[in-house]
Amino acid sequence: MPMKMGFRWYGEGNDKITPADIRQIPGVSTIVWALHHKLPGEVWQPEEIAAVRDQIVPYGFDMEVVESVNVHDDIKIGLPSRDIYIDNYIQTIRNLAPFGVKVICYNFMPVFDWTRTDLFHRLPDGSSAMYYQADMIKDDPKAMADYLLNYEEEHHLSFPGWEPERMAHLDELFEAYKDVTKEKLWANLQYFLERLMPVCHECDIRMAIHMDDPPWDIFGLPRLLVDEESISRFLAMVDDPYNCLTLCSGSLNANPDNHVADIVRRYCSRIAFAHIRNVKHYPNGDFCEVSHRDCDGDTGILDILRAYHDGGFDGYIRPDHGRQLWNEGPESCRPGYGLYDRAMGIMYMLGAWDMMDKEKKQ
Ligand code: DNO
Repeated sequence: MPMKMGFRWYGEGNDKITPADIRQIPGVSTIVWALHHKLPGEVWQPEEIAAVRDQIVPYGFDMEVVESVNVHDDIKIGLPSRDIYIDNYIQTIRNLAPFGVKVICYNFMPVFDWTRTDLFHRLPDGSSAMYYQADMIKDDPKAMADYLLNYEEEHHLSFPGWEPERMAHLDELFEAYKDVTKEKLWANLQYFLERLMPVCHECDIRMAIHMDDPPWDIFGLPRLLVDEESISRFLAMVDDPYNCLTLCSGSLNANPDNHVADIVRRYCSRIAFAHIRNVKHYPNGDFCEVSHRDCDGDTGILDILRAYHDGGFDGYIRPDHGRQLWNEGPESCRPGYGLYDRAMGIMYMLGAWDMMDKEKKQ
């Protein structure tokens, strides 16, 4: 089975891009979707899932990948109430299975999901992209949260992992995590996954953890999935074919010491979902997201694609963040999720992939 190309879509009324637009990009078979109005811990109901199916399937797409079913903080913190939220998670898995879902992408980052300091950083060619300014992420999580929350308020949207409802309690959240050491977080992740695995087998749904972004501790909060060693620990900790990775090239390579192609070669069979994103590093520790073209960044996109191809990768792949182009901005797209650069990223990836297929046949 060949790899399947996906495109992330935030749903009707929540994304200016439409399935009709996405259908015009060659090679996309899978809409990567989620119920973005659900808070972590809530059960996704069959009728809500059916409503999204009715937006996706008429355009010829499948809905095999969900990104994300977010994990409640009580599970990450390891509170007694975690069992209720794990039961809810399990019910969501059971509710997703009849709709043909095969992969659930999620993350286990305390408090914050991905973190950037500028969502529309102007690039010399006139486009814009997401930027991480290292010296702005030091000891004041509030300033950064305010920046993102103001953005959400101004543009009437909510970023997954940055739900205003959760961010309103930032002090309490930090307090609740204060005793959660890295080892405790590992143990809580193991507990969560061990409860899920039997249901994943039953439902034939793979859990695919997203890498931490950026791949280092921020604001004193521990982060787990940061490099090859931690990936290896994670896979061995719950050594089950349904315990998989969302291997995000850009998240990992935000640390230039992470050689993503090598990691792909080593763990290809446990990668359920590949996020392809290219990153450019600056000597002061800043980084910027750039086009998918190999030479525009430092991530090694072509080596990564070759590693997947050599590994016989038959999972799902999607262009991750792209730049905002041709007047795309806060009014027309979510940061990192414009139409054009991701569409070009797909064509770049498929070009390389088709060429490798052709070489292999000769
Ligand atoms: C960034 C995304 C992540 C990802 C979550 C998965 O744009 O790749 O936000 O969806 O970390 O839970």
